[in-house]
Amino acid sequence: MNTVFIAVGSNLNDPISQALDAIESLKSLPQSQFIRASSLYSSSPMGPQDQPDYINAVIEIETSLTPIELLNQTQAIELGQGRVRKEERWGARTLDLDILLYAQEVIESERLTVPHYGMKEREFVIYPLLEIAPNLYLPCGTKLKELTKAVPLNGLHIWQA
Ligand code: A4P
Ligand code: MG
Repeated sequence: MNTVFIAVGSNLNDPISQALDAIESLKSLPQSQFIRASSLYSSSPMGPQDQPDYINAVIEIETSLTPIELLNQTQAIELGQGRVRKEERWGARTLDLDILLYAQEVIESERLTVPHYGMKEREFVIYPLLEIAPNLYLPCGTKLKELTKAVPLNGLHIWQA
């Protein structure tokens, strides 16, 4: 089994429900065991500013799915929740599932870059990940906690009803 962290993001069509539904779907992935989910966080949009705030979270699973099998599963969940892929980079979306880390593997293929290319700079990834994996090291040898020094919260906060 491989330890995997997946980022959940949504800013359209009731993002709280989108995130909770996605987490429920991730709990029933085949060949996998759900370990834990972070709190839900509210974050300011990265990219175009004329879009709603995001709800973000990070979940941890153990899986024997290969990275591509896992990507197929997460993309099916995205599509099942009405995700329409648009041309605009970093635009609004009902659900985005990014594979952050797959064990300590480094993957550079046409469909998959792991660790996820943006994770080191994104407060809405680093802080939720730190909540559930406070002692994590990245494959490059960097301690996750060290990254917070260069990444301000930028308004990120735990979402409360
Ligand atoms: N792909 C490659 N590596 C991965 C990976 N590690 N995990 C490929 C998942 N997919 C990966 O993804 C495009 C292609 O990336 C996939 O077909 C897959 O083969 P996508 O989800 O269709 O595209 P995207 O998510 O719109 O593009 P991109 O550039 O990945 O967007 P980002 O970087 O995920 O940014 N602001 C806040 N506050 N919170 C957010 O969550 N998210 C975005 C999206 C923008 N602003 C945000 C947030
Ligand atoms: Mg994505």
